[in-house]
Amino acid sequence: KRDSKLAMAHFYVAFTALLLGGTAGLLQTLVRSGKFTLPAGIGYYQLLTVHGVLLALVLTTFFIIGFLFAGLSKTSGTLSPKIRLTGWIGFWTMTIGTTATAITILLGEASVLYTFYAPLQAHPVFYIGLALVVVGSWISGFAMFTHFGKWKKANPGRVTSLLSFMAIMTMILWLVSTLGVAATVLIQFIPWSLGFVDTIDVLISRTLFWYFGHPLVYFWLLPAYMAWYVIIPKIIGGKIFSDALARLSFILFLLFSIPVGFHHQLTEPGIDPAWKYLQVVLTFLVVIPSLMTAFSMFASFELYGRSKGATGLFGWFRKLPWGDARFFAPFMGMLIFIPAGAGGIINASHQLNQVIHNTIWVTGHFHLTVATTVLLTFFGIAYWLIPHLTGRVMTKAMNKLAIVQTIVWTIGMAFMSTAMHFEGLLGAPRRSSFSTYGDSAQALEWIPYQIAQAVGGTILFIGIILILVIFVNLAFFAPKGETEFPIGEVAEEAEKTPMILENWKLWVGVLAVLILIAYTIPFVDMIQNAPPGVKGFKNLL
Ligand code: HAS
Repeated sequence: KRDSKLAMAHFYVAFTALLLGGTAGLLQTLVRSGKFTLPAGIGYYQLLTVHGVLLALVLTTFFIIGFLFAGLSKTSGTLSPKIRLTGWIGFWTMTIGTTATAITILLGEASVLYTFYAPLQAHPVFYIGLALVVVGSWISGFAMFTHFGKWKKANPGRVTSLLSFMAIMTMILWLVSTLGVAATVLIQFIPWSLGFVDTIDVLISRTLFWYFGHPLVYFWLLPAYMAWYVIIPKIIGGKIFSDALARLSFILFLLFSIPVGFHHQLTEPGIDPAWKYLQVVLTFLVVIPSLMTAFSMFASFELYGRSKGATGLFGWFRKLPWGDARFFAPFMGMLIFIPAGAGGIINASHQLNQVIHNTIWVTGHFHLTVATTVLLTFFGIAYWLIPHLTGRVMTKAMNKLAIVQTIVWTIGMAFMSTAMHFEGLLGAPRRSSFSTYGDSAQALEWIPYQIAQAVGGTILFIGIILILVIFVNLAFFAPKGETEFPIGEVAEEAEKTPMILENWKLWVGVLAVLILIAYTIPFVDMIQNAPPGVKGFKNLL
């Protein structure tokens, strides 16, 4: 029960962020349509910052940490009072940081968007708040590592639970990647915004940001994959196709998701093309674990369907539990991930990146990935996890509403993201206020797509209201009872999990080597070639 409270505290913040960030999103699509002006002197970039920070950073991080705590408590034993207390300290540090950051944005002192690229400058409290969010997450990570270590010590030579293994992998990925954002915030942005130094090395700050920014997207994705691999097989009544394959795919994510940040900087000067090429190759390697995941999900579905007597090539498809929102919402996420992932591959292809970079195509890409695949899966998790934690059961009526929510979300996103992709191909910029281009001749071509986005955004807002109704119901009003935390079993035919997959030192060691290879020389180049007068790392260190 006490562990439940800790997880729920994270979910309250996450769903509040969804309400506020989603409202900002609705207003944004309306403004971009050119038919609406923001009231009360609210700025377009201020609104965009609220939207990005609350949804991309706050909603995701709080939901994920809450889910990981719940998963670890379920599969590696109840948290000890000390570890739980550490978790609470982490939670409050993150919440104080979020509040500080949110206040600066709302006061109009930090309209720097969620990537806070220099030389845009925010109030120092914005950066200090972000640093607190990161530090808080490290404290929670420390609690998780200690808990997992205790289980391992008490069970020497035993294979760890798959869900716990994945939770720890996700947290290691987060820890290693946040070193980059912590470095740029602490060493560059805070001293600069406080006026201790008067210049900032833009290239280094962007490089450190993307060292963090790309693995960040896998920090969002991996908890969804945890649900796909471990929870979904149980919900459909089937088995996990292979424990070893699932672990291997998480290890590959750990190895290849970090040394690839340059694929966000392909158009930037100051980085030798050879290093960009290397990181693009590594980017294509990080696609492999997703393809493995797709294979594994199909295998789980097909095996289950056939065990129920399905025949023919796709007969198993009909046996899946389409009326169960715990399955349907994540399934729609999987389906959308097919075009979303294809878009990612286009982005990563150097020449094609020249066409889409900084256009609204990229916004379309990440609304399909994080805002659909990941978020629909998170909603699917909430449908059983929230009642499990609050000692309630989801009623049939709520399950129906959740199915409607999924359909509304998918339709809204289909309108919005498709329009964004097409408009991006016509060269429409992302992150630009309508007032900067609205009266240009070229903008006339874009307007119909922007109107489609406003329609999609409005439908999505209805989806937000529906999910919040369901969340409040499951947290406070649903009938009392017991809801299962569904953990799948591994199929009997699956091969035994080799212990090398549990060799943490080995994988973290390989990761360190890959990072050093991908970043050392480019970084030394950047320090040596800092523009004259710019107080880069050379002057600071
Ligand atoms: Fe990305 C930009 C490349 C995945 C998020 N990405 C972004 C940004 C965000 C983001 C937020 O290389 C914008 C950042 C900013 O503000 O500037 N992305 C990729 C690649 C992948 C990828 C190669 N991205 C994601 C995921 C995200 C995410 C996941 C969030 C969660 N992305 C890029 C690049 C850029 C970029 C460039 C920079 C662009 C620029 O120039 O600015 C890959 O990981 C994708 C691999 C995925 C697949 C799909 C596998 C399919 C599966 C589903 C199976 C379905 C089943 C059901 C089983 C290959 C697993 C089937 C049932 C049936 C009936 C059919």
